[in-house]
Amino acid sequence: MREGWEPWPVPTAARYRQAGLWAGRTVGDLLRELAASHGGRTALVDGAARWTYADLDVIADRVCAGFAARGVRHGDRVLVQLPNRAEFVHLWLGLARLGAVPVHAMPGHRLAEIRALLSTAEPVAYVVAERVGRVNLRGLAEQACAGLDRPPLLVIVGAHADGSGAEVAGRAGSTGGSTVEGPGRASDVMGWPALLDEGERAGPPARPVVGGRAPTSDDLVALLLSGGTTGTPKLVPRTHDDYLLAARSAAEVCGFGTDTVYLVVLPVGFNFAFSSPGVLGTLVAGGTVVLARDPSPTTTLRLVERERATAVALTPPLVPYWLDEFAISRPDLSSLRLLQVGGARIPDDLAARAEATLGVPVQQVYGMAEGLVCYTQPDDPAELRHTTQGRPMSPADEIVVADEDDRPVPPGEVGELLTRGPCTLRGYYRAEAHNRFAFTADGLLRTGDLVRQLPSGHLQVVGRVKDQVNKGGEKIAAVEVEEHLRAYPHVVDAALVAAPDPKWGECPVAFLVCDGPPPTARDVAAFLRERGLAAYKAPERVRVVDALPLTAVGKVDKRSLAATASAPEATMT
Ligand code: J2J
Repeated sequence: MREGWEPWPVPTAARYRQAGLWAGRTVGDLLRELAASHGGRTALVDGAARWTYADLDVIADRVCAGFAARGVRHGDRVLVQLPNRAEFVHLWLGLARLGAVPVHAMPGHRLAEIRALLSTAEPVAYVVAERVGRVNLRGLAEQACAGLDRPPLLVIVGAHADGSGAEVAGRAGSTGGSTVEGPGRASDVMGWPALLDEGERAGPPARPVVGGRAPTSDDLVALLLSGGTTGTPKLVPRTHDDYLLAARSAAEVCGFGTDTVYLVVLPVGFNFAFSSPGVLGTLVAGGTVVLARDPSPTTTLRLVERERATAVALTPPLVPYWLDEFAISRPDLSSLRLLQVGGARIPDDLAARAEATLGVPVQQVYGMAEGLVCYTQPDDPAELRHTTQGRPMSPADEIVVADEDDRPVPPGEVGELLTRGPCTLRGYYRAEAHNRFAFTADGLLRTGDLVRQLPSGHLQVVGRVKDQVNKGGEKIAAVEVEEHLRAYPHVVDAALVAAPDPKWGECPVAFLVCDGPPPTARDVAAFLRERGLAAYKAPERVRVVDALPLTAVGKVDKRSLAATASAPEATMT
């Protein structure tokens, strides 16, 4: 056991290394190699600003030295809450070089999620955008850190970029810092440009990095947020070896190369957009990453045309918007070779319609931050492309479709997907109690997904056993929301279930038992927002019941509630 996480068993790790799956390289090494071999090529585009591989290598050095100068060391965690902008990539590469570990928060996270992440990961720094849209993330960060015994250094990424990469400095200015008052110790605050300046003054980091050691390939490179089924979010530890394998294999499976131009529409911190093949897979292949700051179809379709994008990843709810916008503005999509769709199941007919309308093969991607990722292939028969979620990308991925006793079900039957492999974690970060039932005794992850495997090996995701709502790719842990709902005045019990939804695929519906005036869905949404929960977790509808139905073993019968939630009901608010 390493600090807070469980590595692969020694013989298994040796097998992955011997097979060449784990290449023994760190992200920092890889970036040096890329700068040497592709130095002058464009690696990253954000608005009008462009960075070559050589630029990224220099910036990673600066970020690394800047954090080192601020006392951040190998193994330290750094909470990251940034939208799609170049600083995310700069930061990520710099931390990888230092051996510090980014914790991927989402721009949509609010006080409740951020506090939980601060408490689990105990980051020494928190890099946050000044604002995202109209939301003041800096204020949120300051509030979240107030009162902590050891508040992290706050690094603020300016709200306005002029496209040249020159940022408006945070309030702290470009040289000094400031502090934020709170009941506990105050956080130090600095602007992102000041951090880069410090890094530049310190010069390229010496090896081993000041006060620590240089990272090795079996060290952590990121802590990703799990979809989650528990009250507090679980973190997925990823190592340089395993994350680079995921990115490299994905790039191979998806045919990425130096001519790839990958457009990032989904949040860059989402594992799908970052490594399947995403940002990392594109960089590994020597291609170009283009960040879309705004995910609207108008902006993104225009960007495909402007940057001649070859690949893009969407969640299913975005697809109809793309088709509508395409019909209106008829952009030139002739460069596009791959439209990836994943995060939730795309309806079969929508997959077929997207291919027919856009003239681009749809690739279904079924993956998880925990590691396993499955892909359909453009040369799969149409039936498989439209109705399945693909095959595991690596032959070293072991999968079992199991019954309730973890025994394999007969071929073609539905069961829970269990998996183990060179990219799949062996334990969540600092979550020993949870790990005892999240894995089988043999180290297979219980994905909580119900699947069927076809003779071709392709998987169909047909449901789930985990207590989660998947709102068009955004995962909502029912338990987390229920805990908050029970705090609402006069709510004595609560259950959250998924109901079918024409726009999102499914949406959360709350069943409440009340001993006073019941709240409306709008009341509940306002209440959850006040309690600091991300907006997408609010139930779409609220239904008041006398009691929650129970199963024979005394658990809340979510299946019957889900059936009720799906039925049209006049009294729903
Ligand atoms: C049905 N359910 C799906 C799909 C994910 C690539 C792609 C997606 C994710 C992701 C990811 C699905 N059809 N095509 O990390 O690298 C549901 C399953 C799964 C859970 C994981 C990647 N694609 N799902 O969505 O960690 O229930 O990762 O277990 O957010 O999303 O969620 P997450």
